[in-house]
Formats: sequence, C-alpha cells, structure tokens
Amino acid sequence: MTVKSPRLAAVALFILAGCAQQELAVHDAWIRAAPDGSAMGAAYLTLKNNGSDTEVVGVRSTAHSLASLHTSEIVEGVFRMRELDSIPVKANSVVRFEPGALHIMLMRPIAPLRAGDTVELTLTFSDGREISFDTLVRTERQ
Ligand SMILES: [Cu+2]
Repeated sequence: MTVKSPRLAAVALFILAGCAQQELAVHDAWIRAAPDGSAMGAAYLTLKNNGSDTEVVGVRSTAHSLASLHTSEIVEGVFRMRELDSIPVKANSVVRFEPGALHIMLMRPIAPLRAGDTVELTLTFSDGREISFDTLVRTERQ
C-alpha cells in the first residue's frame, strides 16, 4: 500500500493500531516443569476476551504429541482431572487456567523440557480463530 498524503498515512496508522488491540489475548502463560522422564505436564495462563462470547475448543503444542483441555476437581473427596470438550469464554471476561483448576494437559513431549525453555501453544476457538503464544517452562509460578 502506498499512501501519499501524510494525513491519510496518520489515519491508516491509527486504524492499524486499532486492529492491534486484540479481542482475545493470552497473558502469563507458563508450563510447570516436570522432573525428567515424566510424560505429563500442565500449562497455565490468563485469557482475556475483549470481544463477544466464545469458547475454547482445542489446544496444541509444538513440543508435545498430545495436548488437551482439562479441569481439576474434587469428587467425593478424591482429587481428579477431567478432560473438557470446550471452555466457555464470556464477552469481556477473563478466564484463568491455574493449578488445581482449569489447565492445559500436555502429554508425550517430543523432547524433555527444562526450566527456561519456551514452547509455542495454540488455542482454537469455536468461531475458528486461533491464537498462538510463547509459554515459558518454569519450576513454579513466579
Ligand atoms: Cu490434567
């Protein structure tokens, strides 16, 4: 695109900046580092939705053969995890994936993960949108 008028250029920049204000954004994504040899890990993050109602319907990881949406719950006094087909994300809301609650279950790592590594995760939404983001491997929440 060629813009000759400086004023038009300013308008174009303003519009682009507006688009950069994403409706869906992920913050503070991290993976709890598992001891070497463990086949399972979990990722946590904060998902902000500045748009309308949607649902998370899938997840994938560049570093794992298998990733799924999970929640943790206590059923009849027993702590257990359950796979979810989807997670509702209301308009203008924040959904937190955190230890003991919603999380992304990561299985079958392609290579062992160590603290300090970065893994790209992608969330898929019911309307077909996808967001990819870097997720830092840590030993614990910082
Ligand atoms: Cu799990």
